[in-house]
Amino acid sequence: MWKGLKAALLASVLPMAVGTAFADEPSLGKDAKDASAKIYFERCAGCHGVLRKGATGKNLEPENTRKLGQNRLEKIITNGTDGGMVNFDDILSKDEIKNIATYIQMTPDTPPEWGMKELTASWKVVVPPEKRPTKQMNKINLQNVFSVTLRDSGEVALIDGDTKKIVNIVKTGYAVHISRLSASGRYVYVIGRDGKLDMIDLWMEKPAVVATIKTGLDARSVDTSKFKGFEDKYAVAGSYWPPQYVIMDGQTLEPLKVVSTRGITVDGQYHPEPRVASIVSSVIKPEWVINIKETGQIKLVDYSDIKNLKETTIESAKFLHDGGWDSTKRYFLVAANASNKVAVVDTKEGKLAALVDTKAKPHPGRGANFVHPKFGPVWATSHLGADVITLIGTDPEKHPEYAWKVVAELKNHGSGSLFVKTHPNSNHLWADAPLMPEKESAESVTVFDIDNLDKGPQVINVAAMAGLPDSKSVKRVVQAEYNEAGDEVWYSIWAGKTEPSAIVVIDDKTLKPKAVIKDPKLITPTGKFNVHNTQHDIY
Ligand code: DHE
Repeated sequence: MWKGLKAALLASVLPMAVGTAFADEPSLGKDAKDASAKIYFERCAGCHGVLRKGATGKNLEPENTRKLGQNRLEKIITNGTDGGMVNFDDILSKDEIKNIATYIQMTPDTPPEWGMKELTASWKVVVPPEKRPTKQMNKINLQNVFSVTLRDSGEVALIDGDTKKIVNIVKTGYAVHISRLSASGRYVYVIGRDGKLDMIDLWMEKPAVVATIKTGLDARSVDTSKFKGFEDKYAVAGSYWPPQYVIMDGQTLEPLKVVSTRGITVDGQYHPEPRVASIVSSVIKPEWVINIKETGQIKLVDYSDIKNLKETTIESAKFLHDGGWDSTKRYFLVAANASNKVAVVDTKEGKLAALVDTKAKPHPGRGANFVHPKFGPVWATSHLGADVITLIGTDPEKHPEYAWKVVAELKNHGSGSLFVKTHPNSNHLWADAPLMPEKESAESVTVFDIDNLDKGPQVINVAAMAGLPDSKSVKRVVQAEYNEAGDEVWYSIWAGKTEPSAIVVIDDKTLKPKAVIKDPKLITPTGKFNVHNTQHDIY
């Protein structure tokens, strides 16, 4: 039976093993059930979990959903909730909503595992290392290339940051999520939500995929080994399903080790689906920081001897999501967004430095580091559940009175924010709010002058700068990324799959548009990863 299921998996749909149904269980015909399972995986599992145990989203196990009942569930899915769930009436048809409401009252099925056998079978070296160029074969300024997620086409666009021209559009995994760089800056690693990891060689005349593997069935994160002596040696990808991380050869993606993250939550309960959220790579130790969402445990994984792998497990809070380094790259700050906390890990000591209480649902991306005129070095996060940008002091040596405390809350133009960004060469702090239900806010960003924070921010409608045709649908403005020099800010205008999208490049000094990148191939651009900034964790 698994053989057939796995074949279907490769077609990017998470198949389900047949669960045990209750006698009075709501039911769907096979086609409707399969279609609903696909929608659930693509649209719902990210927040609610494959087993529907809940994380950022509510627990959707039958004992809870059946209490709400078919009509109420249909209404919630149609209109969304104040708790941050978006409305699906413009994404799904009435019939799809009806079926999904029934589907989530049915007993969740357990998807199959994905071990070394499946990993190896899915692994392909497209261009072996010995056949790759020995020097850069193109004339592109590689340090200023942007790898841009084209979410709904399952591709990344590699864009030359100097000329603003598309260098190549590379086919990647389903609903591709993030890109990360090898320590040398030569290879881009791109992870899809279907767990497909693609490795792109920027030295080729036309940068293209040189190795690929399916690291799991549902994934969000990837990073590489960055410690001295281990540059470009390993890659690591974290899965939502199966809950595990996979260590691979950094040159070929050959799978070397799979480590399960199933285990006990910080409050002592077994959890069958503790998903791997963010992963960052240390430059002060041969170590990855791997954040396990449902357990609230942060793993420091020492990769110096992967046969005898050492993991330090640090208790923090549920449910861990995204985070980034402080400016010294000793401390890592991660949002435990459903607990309204930011956990701070001292990676030098291998200990939790603090759990900082914040406003609702912090969502930093990787956050933003700058020197505050009064509080010294701070790290910033915006929030999904509050219209503030929280600043946390990060300098226990010279500013101990502010370290790991919320020192200020700046006003954002809305809640529903996903990402903040700054750059060491800039005096601006940028924040988006793409998940605001209201069009004007979702299409605008807030910009602070870091040296004059009291002056209050400017709110800029970035979507309007793109000059796209008017439409009723929201053109969400999402995720600032700087160019290498730190004098331009790139924002994605994330429109619908069938509508034109764009990238707006803003002059960081004047805050005026400098260029608008438009191309029919730029389908739903979201995350942008500048090679230099991603390679060196500059944010
Ligand atoms: Fe993301 C980072 C998970 C939806 C764009 N997102 C992350 C990370 C995680 C995560 C765990 C941290 C990765 C790391 O640093 O190693 N994202 C999830 C989800 O579970 C969620 C909520 C729902 C889902 O089903 O996937 C989700 N994410 C989205 C989107 O809808 C976004 C806005 C658009 C898109 O492209 O899918 C989106 N997520 C991003 C981006 C980053 C990210 C751009 C990287 C930010 C950075 O600066 O590093």
